[in-house]
Amino acid sequence: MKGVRRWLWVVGALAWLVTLTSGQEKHSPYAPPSGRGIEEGNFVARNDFLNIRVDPKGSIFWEFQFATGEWGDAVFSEHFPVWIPQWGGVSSFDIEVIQPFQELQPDRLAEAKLRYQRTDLNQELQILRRVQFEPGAVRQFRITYILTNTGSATIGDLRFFQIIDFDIVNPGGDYAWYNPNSDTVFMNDDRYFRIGFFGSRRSARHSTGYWSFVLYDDWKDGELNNQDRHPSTGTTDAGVGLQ
Ligand SMILES: [Ca+2]
Ligand SMILES: [Ca+2]
Ligand SMILES: [Ca+2]
Repeated sequence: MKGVRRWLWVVGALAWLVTLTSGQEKHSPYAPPSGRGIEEGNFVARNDFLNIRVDPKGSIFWEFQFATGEWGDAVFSEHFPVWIPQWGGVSSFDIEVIQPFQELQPDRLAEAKLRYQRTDLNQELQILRRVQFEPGAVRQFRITYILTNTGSATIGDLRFFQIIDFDIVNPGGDYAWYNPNSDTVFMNDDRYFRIGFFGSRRSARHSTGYWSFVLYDDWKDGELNNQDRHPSTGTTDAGVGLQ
C-alpha cells in the first residue's frame, strides 16, 4: 500500500426480530441519546426500528425495537483495530481523531476521520469512517471504512478488523455464531432478537469467543480465532469479529 492507493471495507449491521418477549423489564447500562444529528462529535440517528449513536472511535449504543414499544440496546462496545507486522494490533480507541463526525446529509450520512502516525517508521494511516443510515422501517445501516496510506513509507500486510461485543438487552442469554454462507457473525438472545454484520468483501477469518477475549485480545496477533460458535452449547457473554 503506497501513496494515495485506497483500501476499502464496508461493514453493514443488521438486526431483526426472532421472538417476542414476555414483557419483562429491560435495563440499558447507557442513557439513550437525546436527539438526532451530531452530539459532541458523535452521529446520532433514529428510524422506526433503530436508535443509534456511533462515535468516531467506536460505539456503545445501538438500540433496536424488537417488539412494539420495546427497545433494547445491543452494543456494549464496538471498535475497529488494524494490524501490520511492525505495529502489531492497534485499536481505534488508540487512534487520534482528526475530524469528529460531521453530517454530509442530515440524519443519513456522516463522516469522521482518524489518523495513526508512526514517525519512527515514516508511516501514517488515515481512516475515514462513514455511516449511512436510512429513515423509515429499515433494520440495518452501513459503516464504510476508507484506509489511505498518507505517509511516505509502504505499509505492508495490513489487516483490518470490525470487533463488537454485543450484549442483547443484557449479557445473559446470548450466544455468538458464524454463518459461512453469508459470511456473517451474529449474536442471538432467543428471548429478544439477533444482530449481526458482514463485509462488502469476504472475511479472511472470523471470531466468536468470550467477550473480553474477542474485544481486547483476539485481533492483537493479527489472526482471529475462526471459531464458529461460542459457547459451543448454551449461552454466555460473548463477542464477535471479522478480519
Ligand atoms: Ca442478552
Ligand atoms: Ca488471535
Ligand atoms: Ca457480549
